[in-house]
Amino acid sequence: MKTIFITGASSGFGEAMARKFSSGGYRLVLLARRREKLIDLANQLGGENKCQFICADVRDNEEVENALSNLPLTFKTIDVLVNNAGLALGLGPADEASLKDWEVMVDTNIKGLIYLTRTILPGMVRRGHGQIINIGSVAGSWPYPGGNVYGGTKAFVQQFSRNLRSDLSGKNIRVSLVEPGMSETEFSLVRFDGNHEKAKAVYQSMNALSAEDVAETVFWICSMPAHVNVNQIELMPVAQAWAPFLVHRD
Ligand code: NDP
Ligand code: 8X3
Repeated sequence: MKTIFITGASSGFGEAMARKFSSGGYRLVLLARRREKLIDLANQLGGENKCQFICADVRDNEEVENALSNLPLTFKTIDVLVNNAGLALGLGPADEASLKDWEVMVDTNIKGLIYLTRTILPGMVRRGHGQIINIGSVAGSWPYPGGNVYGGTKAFVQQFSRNLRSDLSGKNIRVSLVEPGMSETEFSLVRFDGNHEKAKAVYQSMNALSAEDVAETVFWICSMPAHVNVNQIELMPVAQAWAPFLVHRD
């Protein structure tokens, strides 16, 4: 039985992946900060023999390392790491945005992701087998007003994923980058600081991606034969596309 480690498993993509991989016969390690959500999900997915959870903040490397070393032996051999935990805070222009929000995005989306990778990757290399899937975003390739630091963090995830592939050449570790567009999860609720109306308006009168769409994609990547590396997938709802260049005229 393979073990998958999913960060950001208490809602959205992470929760949907936990359900998908559980029904696909994987052993799970789920990480997030909200304990009650993790307890509930772990109970639904078969309890401690099938699903362990870690209540931790990806920004705290020591906390994550300690929790990992306390996992039962059978859960320590991680076959797949999904670096999914992340967030956007605010949608304001760069000259008005909160520096604190920017720091939280950098610390979570970039530093949290590299901490988890640096902690789990050496074991994969030692075992000569493993797979890392990083959740980027269309915002990492395509600029939009207010995307500023959030898009910057996802551009980091894109290039880090490619560079990981280069470093891991010959080591039998697969690395994939999944870059979704608009998806209806708690993402916008977090971005707009708990404002339900603003969050709901983002997905109004359009058919956004669901968390399950993204979970299906990640599961498919893992189901490909062992010699196949899916480098990068960008997916959007049909209702979303690119805008023309912005031209300001006086
Ligand atoms: P959600 O807000 O539903 O889920 C985010 C998850 O990340 C939660 O489980 C949250 O758990 C966890 N998380 C956030 N901060 C931390 C932290 N410091 N430590 C540990 N866990 C943390 O959003 P999505 O499922 O949509 O987002 C998942 C990923 O997908 C993110 O990286 C996001 O940037 C990306 N993405 C989202 C898109 C969208 O439109 N929804 C599109 C493209 C990419 P908790 O609060 O319990 O810690
Ligand atoms: C989330 C997708 O388009 O809101 O990464 O930035 S978007």
